[in-house]
This record gives sequence, structure tokens and C-alpha cells, in this order.
Amino acid sequence: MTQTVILGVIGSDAHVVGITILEQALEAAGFDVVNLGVQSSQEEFVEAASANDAEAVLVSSLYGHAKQDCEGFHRRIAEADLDVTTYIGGNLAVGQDDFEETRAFFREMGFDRVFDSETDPEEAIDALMADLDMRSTESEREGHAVSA
Ligand code: B12
Repeated sequence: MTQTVILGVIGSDAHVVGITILEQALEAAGFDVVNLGVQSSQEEFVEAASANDAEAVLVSSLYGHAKQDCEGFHRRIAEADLDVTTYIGGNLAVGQDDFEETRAFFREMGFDRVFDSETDPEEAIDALMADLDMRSTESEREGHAVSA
């Protein structure tokens, strides 16, 4: 079954090149991609995930305001009762401080994986395939448990 991924640049950020490359790489890997484009609000991500029954939401941010733009994002996802894998990537902080601190911050916020701006799209796609496979195996197991 084709898996649907929501992709977009959050907040007032207008950097479009990264998500265009990601969109092409995800499509080449067989995903259905809904690309919200730049300057997308939290609501737009959540509505698109819900409307398209998406498996994953990929947030991009380049201009250094990701922390502010993502505040409350996972609360909205939970309120919409969405079961999605969430990734964020790009230039997530102002300047290039210790990325491990940045990663820890966004993991704490609720993102399943956090990628820096050096990330090769193939690396993120491999991770996504592994995470979504694991999810479907888990839900199959849950399904068996219910029917048993
Ligand atoms: C081109 C560019 C612009 C263009 C954008 C044109 C456009 N429509 O896209 C313009 C001139 C408009 C611009 C404006 C600004 N920019 Co600018 N811009 C750049 C620049 C030079 C290249 C970005 C780019 O296209 N890279 C190429 C793509 C392929 O790489 P990428 O975007 O990094 O994406 C890859 C990865 O990051 C990763 N990735 C990205 N998102 C995600 C998400 C997930 C889930 C995953 C897995 C991976 C992933 O995968 C992508 C593909 O390989 C960068 C510097 C740089 N070298 O990165 C600065 C840069 C991003 N800009 C910067 C800034 C500050 C701005 C402005 C705020 C400047 C200003 N004061 O006005 C404004 C913001 C405007 C706005 N509203 O967004 C800073 C951000 C600083 C920070 N985060 O600390 C940078 C890093 C420059 C710098 N060194 O200071 N910018």
C-alpha cells in the first residue's frame, strides 16, 4: 500500500529548495507526497495529515525559528487524534551550535527524528521506511491481539 507523507516548511520560512529535493526523493522512493510548500502553518500540517490519512509528517525549517514555530505542534496532533510519525529537519537553530542539543530539544518536543542541514535525503528516507515498517508490524500485532 502506498504511504502518504505530508511535507512542508513551517512558519514564515520561505526556503523552498530543500523541500523540493525531498519531495522528489520521497516520490522516487514510492511515497505519496502532499507538499504544502513554504510558509505553512501548524494547522495546515495537521489538516493535511488528517485529510490524507497520512503516515508521516515531515517539517522543514531553515531560517532559525523552528523552536517558536513548532511550539504546541504535537499537542495539535494529539488533539486531532493523529497517529503519525513526525520528523523535522534543516537549520533548526540560529547559528550552528551543538546540534546534539538541538536534536535533544526537538526530540523532547515530540519529534520522532531530528535531522541537520547536512542530511542526505536518502538517509531520511531509509529511516522513514524503517520507522513505518515497524509501525505497521506493531499494528498488525495489535490487530492479532484483538482478534485472538
Ligand atoms: C537560498 C537562501 C535563501 C533564499 C531562499 C530562496 C527560496 N525561495 O528558497 C532567500 C534569499 C529568499 C533567503 C532568505 C532568508 N534567509 Co536564507 N539562505 C539561503 C541559503 C543560501 C541556501 C538554502 C538552500 O536552498 N539550500 C539548498 C538546499 C538543497 O538545502 P537545505 O535548504 O539545507 O535543505 C536540505 C537539508 O537542510 C535537509 N532538510 C531540510 N528540511 C528538512 C526536513 C526534513 C524532515 C529532513 C529529513 C531534511 C530536511 O534536506 C534538504 C535537502 O538536502 C542558506 C545557506 C545555506 N548554504 O544553506 C541561507 C540560510 C538558510 N538563510 C538564512 C537566513 C537568516 C535567511 C533570512 C532570515 C535572511 C533575512 N534576514 O532576511 C531570510 C528568511 C526569509 C524567509 N521568510 O524565509 C540563514 C539561516 C540561519 C540559521 N538558521 O541560523 C542561512 C543558513 C544563511 C546563513 N548562513 O546565515 N535565503
